[in-house]
Amino acid sequence: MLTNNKHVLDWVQEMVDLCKPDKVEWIDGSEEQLKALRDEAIATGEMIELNQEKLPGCLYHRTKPNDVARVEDRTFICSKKKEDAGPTNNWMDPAEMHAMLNPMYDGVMKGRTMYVIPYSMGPIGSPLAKVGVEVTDSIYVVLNMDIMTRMGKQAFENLGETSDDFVRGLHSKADVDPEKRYIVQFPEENTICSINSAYGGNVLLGKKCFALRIASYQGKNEGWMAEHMLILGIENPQGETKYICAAFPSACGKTNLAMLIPPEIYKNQGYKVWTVGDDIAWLKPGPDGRLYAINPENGFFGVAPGTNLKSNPNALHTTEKGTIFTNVAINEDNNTVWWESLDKNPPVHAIEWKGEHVNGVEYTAAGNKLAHPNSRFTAPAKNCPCVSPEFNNPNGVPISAIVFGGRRAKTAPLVYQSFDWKHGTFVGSIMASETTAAAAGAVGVVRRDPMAMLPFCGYNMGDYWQHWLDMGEILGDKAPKIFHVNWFRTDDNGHFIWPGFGDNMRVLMWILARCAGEVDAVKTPIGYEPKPEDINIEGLDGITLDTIKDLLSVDVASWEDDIYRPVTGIEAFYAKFGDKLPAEMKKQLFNLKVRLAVAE
Ligand code: GTP
Ligand code: SPV
Ligand code: MN
Repeated sequence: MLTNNKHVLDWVQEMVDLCKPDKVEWIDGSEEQLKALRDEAIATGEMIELNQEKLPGCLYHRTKPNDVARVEDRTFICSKKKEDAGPTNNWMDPAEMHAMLNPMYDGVMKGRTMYVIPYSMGPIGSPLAKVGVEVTDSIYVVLNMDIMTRMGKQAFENLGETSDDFVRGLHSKADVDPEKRYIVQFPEENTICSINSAYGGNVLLGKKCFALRIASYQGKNEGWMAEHMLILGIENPQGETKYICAAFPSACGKTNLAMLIPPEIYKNQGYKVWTVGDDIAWLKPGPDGRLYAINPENGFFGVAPGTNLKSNPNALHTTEKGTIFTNVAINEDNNTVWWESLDKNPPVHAIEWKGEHVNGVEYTAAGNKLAHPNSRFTAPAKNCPCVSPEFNNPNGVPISAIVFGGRRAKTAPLVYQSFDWKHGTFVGSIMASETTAAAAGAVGVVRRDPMAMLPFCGYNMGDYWQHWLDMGEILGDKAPKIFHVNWFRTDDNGHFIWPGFGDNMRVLMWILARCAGEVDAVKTPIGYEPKPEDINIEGLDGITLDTIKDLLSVDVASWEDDIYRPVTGIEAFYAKFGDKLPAEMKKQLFNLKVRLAVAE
């Protein structure tokens, strides 16, 4: 046992009594202990050791084909009152949920070991950090939590001997039965229960379950915010760094933006980009009244397909050691990994993600994918060539701009700025994006995804918007400026018009210039847009001023369709919230309608 904290000891004992493991192992985080666990997982086949010369310390893991993504339809927010979960969350009465889950956990770990994982979300000793304890029957979970969090006995130092302010997480892979899979948050009990899955987002309980669903609820009550945002710093040639947070839905480009390589024109001038976080930000006003952000995580659980030396070399280099790969393909010739668009040469001797030995060239030529579209790497942040020197700063970094964005083939322009914080909150609330492989279900369907938090907000989204408005009041004129971007507009042939990736910095530079009051803008019905010539296109092949004009065009009819369209339109979406919709949001929608009508 690593602590004398009675609340922890009592709760762990309760979990042991319920799950009845053969053995209980407390995870202190020592290298010795982790090595023994790695060896055991390799011996049982749970993990595969990759080529230790080319990929030192790297392991491979395959999940069941029915267990490859988050399961939003089986994810619940169990607050006492249904209206506190709101219309966008599945809800069940907490007592009923416990009554349903307890028999499923009863004896579930017979013949297994229960691992007790203490961890800190946020740098140890940070005033913004929070402690969690996850019990699990999965070594894969332990090894991933080691990369993704500050795991081990030092996490208990933060908690102390008497506090019961820790998030309790119970996970069992059970039989990995999709019909009995549940991912359940009890915000009022500081508790998470996950069963019958072994996939990242469902089982690394520090991540989406705690750092977003539980933490968003805590943030509302404690005056801070937990958001699905990357955090990056742009350092200018004078050595000053400005920080930006950006919220994009799952698999919509956060990791890529957070690690971007500046285009030549900026690199040559001496600009640098630093990664503070790629998925989650905890934000709180600092002593100077500005909004500060920490990344509660310690690693990256990133989408593998699409990552290559051109699109995201920093991510690729981050995965060269100490990384766990899940559901990618194996190159049997040298026991390394491969995924779609890593390069143009799928291995001839390949093991595809489900475990079949195939000829990778023929297999992919026939239209099959060797790696699952949601295959992922779990890589330590310290491996990242552009990890920010402020990564472990307990006070976080001051945020100049907040950026919202999604995948929109039409409608949303390349970039626009909100008129003010309230309008910015509205802009976040009306976000929409095409669904991706990060969650089970259809891909490519446009749905509303406010602040990229639809699957992650642990309470009523109407109250969440009110919390955003309240934070704006507290921050006043020190509030970050709020923007919206879209890298995914397509031409008539369905091709992306904007080159994206590193070139997204060109848009971020306009955003920072706006924050510094250095550049004018054009007022449109939806917000402020750049003058086309203010987006720097120097050195970009095939992009002209006309392309930028096209990317910035606001089609009134398609915006009106986005508002009035039945079911998926903004108005229909807002209607679901009834009295919980803040009056300010109603007013903002009305104002947008008027501005569009006048523009027609
Ligand atoms: P989660 O980890 O699921 O929260 O995702 P994320 O937002 O970090 O997404 P990520 O950066 O991993 O990007 C996912 C996919 O979007 C990858 O296939 C990328 O290749 C693609 N992508 C990222 N940035 C861009 C871009 O600027 N343009 C285009 N066209 N595609 C992009
Ligand atoms: C996402 O789906 O937004 C992710 C991956 O970042 S997971 O941890 O599975 O949620
Ligand atoms: Mn994410």
